[in-house]
Amino acid sequence: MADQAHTIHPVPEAFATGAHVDAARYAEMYQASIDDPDGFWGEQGKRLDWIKPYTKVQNTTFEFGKVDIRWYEDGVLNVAANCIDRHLATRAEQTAIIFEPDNPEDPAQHITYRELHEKVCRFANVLLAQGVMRGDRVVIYMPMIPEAAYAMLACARIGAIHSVVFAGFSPDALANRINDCGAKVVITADTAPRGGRKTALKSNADAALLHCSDKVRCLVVKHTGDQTTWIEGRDVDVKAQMASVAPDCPARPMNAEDPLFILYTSGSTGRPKGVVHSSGGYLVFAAMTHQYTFDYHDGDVFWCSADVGWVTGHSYIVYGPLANGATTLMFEGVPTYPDAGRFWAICDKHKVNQFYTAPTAIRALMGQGPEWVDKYDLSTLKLLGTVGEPINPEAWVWYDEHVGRGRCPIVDTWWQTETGGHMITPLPGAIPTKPGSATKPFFGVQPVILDPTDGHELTETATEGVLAIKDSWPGQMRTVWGDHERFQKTYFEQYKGYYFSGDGCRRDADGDYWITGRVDDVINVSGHRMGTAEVESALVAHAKVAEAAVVGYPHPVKGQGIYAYVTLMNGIDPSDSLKSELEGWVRTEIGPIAKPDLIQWAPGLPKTRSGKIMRRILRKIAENDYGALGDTSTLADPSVVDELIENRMNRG
Ligand code: 6R9
Repeated sequence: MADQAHTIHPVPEAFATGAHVDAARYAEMYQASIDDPDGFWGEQGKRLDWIKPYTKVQNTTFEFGKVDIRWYEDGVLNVAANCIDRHLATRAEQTAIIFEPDNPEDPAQHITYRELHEKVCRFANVLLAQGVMRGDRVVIYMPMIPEAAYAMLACARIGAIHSVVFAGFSPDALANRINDCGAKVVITADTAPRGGRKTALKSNADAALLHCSDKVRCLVVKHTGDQTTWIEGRDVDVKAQMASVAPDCPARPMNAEDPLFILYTSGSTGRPKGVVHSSGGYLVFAAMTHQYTFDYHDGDVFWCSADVGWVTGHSYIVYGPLANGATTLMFEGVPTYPDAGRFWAICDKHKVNQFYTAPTAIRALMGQGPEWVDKYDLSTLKLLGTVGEPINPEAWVWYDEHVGRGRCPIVDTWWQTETGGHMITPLPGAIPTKPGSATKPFFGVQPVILDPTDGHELTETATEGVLAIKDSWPGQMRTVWGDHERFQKTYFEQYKGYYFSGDGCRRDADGDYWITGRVDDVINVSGHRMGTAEVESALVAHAKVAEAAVVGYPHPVKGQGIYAYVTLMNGIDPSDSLKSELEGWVRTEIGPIAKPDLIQWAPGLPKTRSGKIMRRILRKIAENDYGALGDTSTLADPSVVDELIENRMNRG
């Protein structure tokens, strides 16, 4: 497989000719973005409509203790007006959103920019009627339906800050987020069909709201029409209200630095943190990366298969595409329903031009055999993209051959919730690709590789270490909601003067970057970030569990699986039924994505004398790699390791 990774795929000539950016232009623009960031980003900021133009461009410092990130700080704009209103003069009748429902028998919807404008204005008026004001927080807990985008844009229109919570999260996880950001309103739907099954979103919201202030209102989109409980005075029927409010709502002038949204993401310690993104810088960066990375041209149909509950859905289903006046596709369902050809059936049906998905989906579909993709007409596809985790060369090559039919450049985009948009990615008309490499930095991004032991910058071209970024870019997160201290500590303390990504990275002799995965206690399950600490604290919250340690291990489809070592309370006997009970427990505490793939009973955990769990050893055991356990002499009781290995081997 190593040779696959070493194969260089040149830029297809025809592609380079028509692309926004070819190799020469990339080199020239990249250099300009580093030599004169104010000039470069000052120019790029003009891709938006400003109510009051900015006079300052960059004002940022990464100095620990004083970290402060501002872009376009005296500019005034409205994000929703940039994503909708300004397109009305030229493309009112163009489709803004294509909605493909879970059930392929149900009709797709095509929502034009004119219709989007009216829906968003009405939705905004419903929020205003509920007393939502500028700066208030609104939690959105929704299926992948157009109303989720209306809700986000309605918040942006009136200056409320949205926080989308992935619909797969449990009531407890939802309640924690509502409380952390002090939301005034939660927007949800009755039920959410996915893969032919339904999630009871409204009843999850009901359960969450039991743990929240009784002032929080619940706005319900009646999507399926399924029966739900209804609390008079608290619950609001969004569609009914939308029909009765005015069809127009002025877009509120907002400062470039006013928060647009909060998105919770897992870290290595503590509870998920609320990543805060700005209005101006974020939108410039989302729009620009959408245009250049995907080489988006007017009239193209763009499909990002992520969920709006993740940052990928924010930047590349909603904000980036709509800021560019694009046609963006929203899919309610899953890749394997009603069969493993669904993605390709949708590409064929809606004549998709750019398709963006996660390696885990590619691996899962690859496992179903090529016949599911080969039978569809995919001739409209021009470009493919991946995001979320390193892509293994086998999956890359399969994607290239069976989906791209050898014609489409593949952009492997490395970025994070924190970065707002693409950071390291090939530009398809400019940069040759290698299976598994995210290749080169986007404009204005200065990646550096640091020595993890002393933090010094490794300047040789071919090198390996941890990935950090040297200077700010407009899409960078501004703070952790309510905890600027935590923001500084998480990203700027360990390696002074840099933004630390938490990822390991190798740079090859051509200067191409290869992300090697997280170097902290974050695991990446199917492209979703999960803090080991979160799963551990859910496990130890169970009455029968004394201690738990969670690590990632290689999983053929998910990339990484969740491996939990569990020590039971005295007198509790291990059993298969207790395993299922614990799995179910974690599902309810956090959500299905956090359910351990493997639980191993551990009579004891390997700890240092100061009581720190040695995860390095647990990782090796989970990987079935007993030869290289490293130094175990600092363990308080080295014999627990032998016991764990024995148990692991016995289960095969
Ligand atoms: C956008 C998104 C971020 C983490 C990141 C890294 C991993 C994302 C990747 C990738 C290798 C890529 N990651 N894209 N690793 N190659 N192309 O996924 O945001 O959910 O915050 O995850 O995902 O480990 O640090 P987020």
